[in-house]
Order: sequence, then C-alpha cells, then structure tokens
Amino acid sequence: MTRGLHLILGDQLTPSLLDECDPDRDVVVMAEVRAEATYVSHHPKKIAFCFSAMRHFAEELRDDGWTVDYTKYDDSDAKTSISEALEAAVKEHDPDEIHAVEPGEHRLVKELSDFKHEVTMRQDPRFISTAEAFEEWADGRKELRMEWFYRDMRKQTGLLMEGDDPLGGKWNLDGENREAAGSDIKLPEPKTFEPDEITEEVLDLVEKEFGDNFGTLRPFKFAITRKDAEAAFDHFIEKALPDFGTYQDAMLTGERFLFHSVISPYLNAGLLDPLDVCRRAEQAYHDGDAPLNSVEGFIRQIIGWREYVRRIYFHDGPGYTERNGLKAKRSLPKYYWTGETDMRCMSEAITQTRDEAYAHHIQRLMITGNFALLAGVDPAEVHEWYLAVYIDAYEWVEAPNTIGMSQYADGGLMGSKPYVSGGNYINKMSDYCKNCSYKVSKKTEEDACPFNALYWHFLDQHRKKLGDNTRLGNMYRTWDRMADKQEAYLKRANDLLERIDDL
Ligand code: FAD
Ligand code: DLZ
Ligand code: SF4
Repeated sequence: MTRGLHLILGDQLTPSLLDECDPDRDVVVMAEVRAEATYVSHHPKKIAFCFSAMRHFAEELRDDGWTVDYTKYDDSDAKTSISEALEAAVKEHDPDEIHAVEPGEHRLVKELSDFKHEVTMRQDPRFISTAEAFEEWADGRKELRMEWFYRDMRKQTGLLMEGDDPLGGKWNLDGENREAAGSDIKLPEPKTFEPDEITEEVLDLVEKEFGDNFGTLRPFKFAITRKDAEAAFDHFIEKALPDFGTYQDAMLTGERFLFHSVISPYLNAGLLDPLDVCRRAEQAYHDGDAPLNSVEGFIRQIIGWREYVRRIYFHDGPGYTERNGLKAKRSLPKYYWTGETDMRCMSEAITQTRDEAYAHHIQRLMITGNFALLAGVDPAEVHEWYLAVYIDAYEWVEAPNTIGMSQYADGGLMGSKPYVSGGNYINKMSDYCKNCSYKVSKKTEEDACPFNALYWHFLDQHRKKLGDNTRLGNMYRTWDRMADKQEAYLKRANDLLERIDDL
C-alpha cells in the first residue's frame, strides 16, 4: 500500500482538498510555525484566526477518521518552518509520496519546490477559473481587463444568465451602486461568535507571543469553523445583501461594516466556498429577497475580482510585489501604524483596521490606498502593510489589489487608470469630512484638506506617464485651465510632503 503525506496549510481548511487522499492510508500534516507567523508582522487577530481555525479543522478531520500529524506553535517539538515540519513528518511516517495543494504565495511555492523530497503539487480546486484557461484567455490580449474576464466567468458558471445574455440585460450594475449613506440609515451588524476553549487557548498564546504586533486581539468575534462561517453568511444574506449594492462604496464614521459581508477571511481560509456563496446570493434574488444590483455586485466581487486577482498574481509571477511603475520612494507615514493623524478619514480607517483587522474595500482603496499613492509611498512598503494588517490577507489576493489596483505600480496591467481622488470624492461618499480638522472645501490654505493639493501634484508629477491616458484627459484639461493656481497647489503639496509624518 502506498503511503502518502498530504500537507494542509493554514488557508487550506477545506475537506475536498483531500478528495484524492485516503484516510486509511495517508497522513495529513499541519503545523503552526514561526516562519509563517512572522514573515510579516501579522495582526494578532489574523494569527489567532489562522491557528484556531487550523486546530478546529484538524479536530474535524480526526473525527472523520483521518490521521493528522499536527504541531502547535508552543509544542516542545515545534517546527520553525513548513519545510521543517514536513521533514519531521517524513522521518516519522516514511511516506512513499508527498502531496500538497499549490500555496497562495510564491514564497511558499518556492519553499515546497526546493524541498529535499519531491512534493507533488495539485492545483487549488477552490477557484472557479483555472490557470490554463486564464493563460489562453490572456494570450494575445493587450489589456487584461477584469470586466471581460468577469463576463466569461458569468457565462462559464451560468450565474445571473438568461441563455447567453446577462439577466436583466446588463452585465454590470455598478452605476446603481454609488449611494452615500445618511447617518439615519439602519445598519445591520455582522454575526459574531464567542471564543470557545480552543480559541481562548490560542488567544492566550497569541497574546504572549505576538502581543506587540500592531492590532487589538480582544474581543475576538470571528467564526473559526465552517458551520459558524455558514451562519455568518446566512446572516449577511438575510440582513445586509438587499442593501449591499446600493451602499457598496459608502463610508460612515464609527460604522465599520455597513452592508458588507465580512466573509473574506472565511473564503480565503477555505471555510466557505466561492461558487456556493454566489449561488445562494443568486437564489436570494430569485426568491425576491434581494435586488439585482446587490446580487450582481456581490457576485461580481467574487467570480470577477477575486478570481481575476488570483490569476493575475500567478500570471505575472514572483516579481510582481517588487513592481514600482511610478518609481515611488517615500516611507510609509508612521500613522499607518498608530492611526494618530488629524486626517479624519485616515484615522477612522486605520483605527478600525487596528481594532477589527478589517476595513471595507472603499476604505482600503480610496482612503489608505489613495493617500499612499498620492503621497508617493514605495509600493513595497504599502504592500507589506496591507499584507500584515488584514485578517483576510494572503499575497495572492492582497498583492494585485495593492500593487496593481491601488498603487498603479504594475504599469497598468490591472487597472486602466490610477484610483486617485481629492477630498471631494471622500466627502461625497462619507461623513468623515464633517468631523475633520482639515477643511475639504479649502485647497491650498494651511488647514486645507491634504488630499486636494496632493491630488493635483500627483497628476502634474506623472504627466509623462499618465498625460495620454484618455480616462484622465478631463482632469489634465482642468489642471491646464488652473494655470494661475498651479504654483500654489504645488507649493502646498510639497509642503505637505515635507512633513508627511505630521499630518
Ligand atoms: P464584500 O464587500 O462583502 O465583498 C464580498 C467578497 O468579494 C469579499 O469577501 C471578497 O472575497 C470579494 N472581493 C471583493 N472585492 C475584492 C477584490 N478587489 N479582490 C478580491 N476579492 C474581492 N481582499 C482580500 O480578501 N484580502 C486582501 O488581502 C485584500 N487586500 C486588499 C488591499 C487593497 C489595497 C484593496 C483596495 C483591496 C483589498 N482586498 C483584499 C479586496 C477587498 O477590499 C476585500 O476583499 C473586502 O474588503 C473584504 O471584505 P468583505 O468580505 O466584507 O467584502
Ligand atoms: C497566515 C498563516 C499564519 C499566520 N500561520 C500559519 C502557520 O503557522 N501554518 C500554516 O500552515 N499556515 C499559516 N498561515 C497561512 C500561510 O501563511 C498561507 O498558507 C500562505 O501564506 C499561502 O497563502
Ligand atoms: Fe479626509 Fe480631507 Fe475629508 Fe479630512 S477633509 S476627512 S483629510 S478627505
């Protein structure tokens, strides 16, 4: 009988990954290791989520008859890295073969391919698209735009389709999804879960070992099992999906989740299945429980953006995180690690990131991301921050969003224009500016909103690269019409950049 070792990583907590294995024959290897817990300074909630979900998954596997070789972080024989854990398991079990599902970071793909015994790597079946189909799709295309990819995914899955056409006649209802939220709006809360004994033990461990990392560990209210993640998703469908689309881009002071699903940690760790959640959202539409703009918007994020960034990451290869198309060099301002800034939008986004290990998409893109891009921060530093501070961050999904979508550092591979804005956009989509010491209506004065001058400075500075971009044509024409004000704007921006750590 051939005996196999199968490695399960902390974001591979899905039983179907073992479909090709046999519980009577094979051993599952899982390990909490220093290298994975420290390659960036992860938010304590992220480490706790990962370790607790791993421990619960291992228990479920054992209950189902699997042999699981599991090392805890504080075991006396704890291993420092995944390869060391695998090596120890090889010695212990003397397998005939070793297999794993392709990890979601090039770093670990390399570690496993350099491993001294051969590791048979299987494609991750939890994604709807495949690398082969994407390469075929990308072959010969000048631009790899998400929208075209997404339409193909709709056809492939049949989600929200009427024959070959999109249900309701339009592929993308984003135009209906840009409402700001008034302060009188009734908001649902995401479903929360009390830590059980296993999670409490993990929380104590994380407090002891990683208590100095940026981020608040307790209270910890995430789901850590498939069953609870399903309950969190059911709650979202019932309470938040109906308004998800309309308020997708809205931001409100003190409101950290609005109508977002907060399921990215569960999807990315393998506790929820992407196609399944999309089918359930589609069913809510057919049952009359949620409108098309919400359901299409939600499904697009998953079979569109999520699948697309997965493919871009592996398509572009290991050098992606070093890309710096706009040659930005500044260090990340210190308040990214404290939230201590007078810019209200930034302090809101950063303090909620510290407390929740979560911020929603528009906060990540149009507040912290926008500011870093306008300020010319080195994209590698921005990338490291996003990879560290969010509970859902693994490089395959974080890097394309940060390096590509948010920092425009990949030379336009992902986006047709940089996502930049001045304070007006933030004021339109949020109530932050009302409570800010800077004045959004002011442009170049001492108390003017920093986003305003930095925005024009950014366009001016990158004119050579961006000046011919048709999507920015209007903005450059406006800038040219402001000839008499340009000097004041640039002076104000340079002044802000000189004391960027003190804003
Ligand atoms: P919802 O708004 O409820 O959306 C539903 C689901 O759609 C999400 O759970 C997520 O799985 C998927 N989704 C939505 N937008 C994207 C996107 N742009 N890319 C991939 N999937 C998407 N997402 C991560 O999962 N991990 C990251 O590390 C991450 N880093 C980001 C960094 C930056 C700079 C930006 C701009 C975005 C990043 N995102 C990342 C995408 C997005 O912000 C999060 O997926 C989303 O905020 C998660 O919250 P939610 O579950 O409430 O999402
Ligand atoms: C994120 C993470 C952490 C904090 N710790 C572990 C760990 O100890 N063991 C493990 O197998 N996985 C961990 N992970 C998840 C991995 O880093 C993840 O599999 C890779 O980043 C690839 O996506
Ligand atoms: Fe942010 Fe400017 Fe508004 Fe202040 S005024 S909250 S800095 S956009």
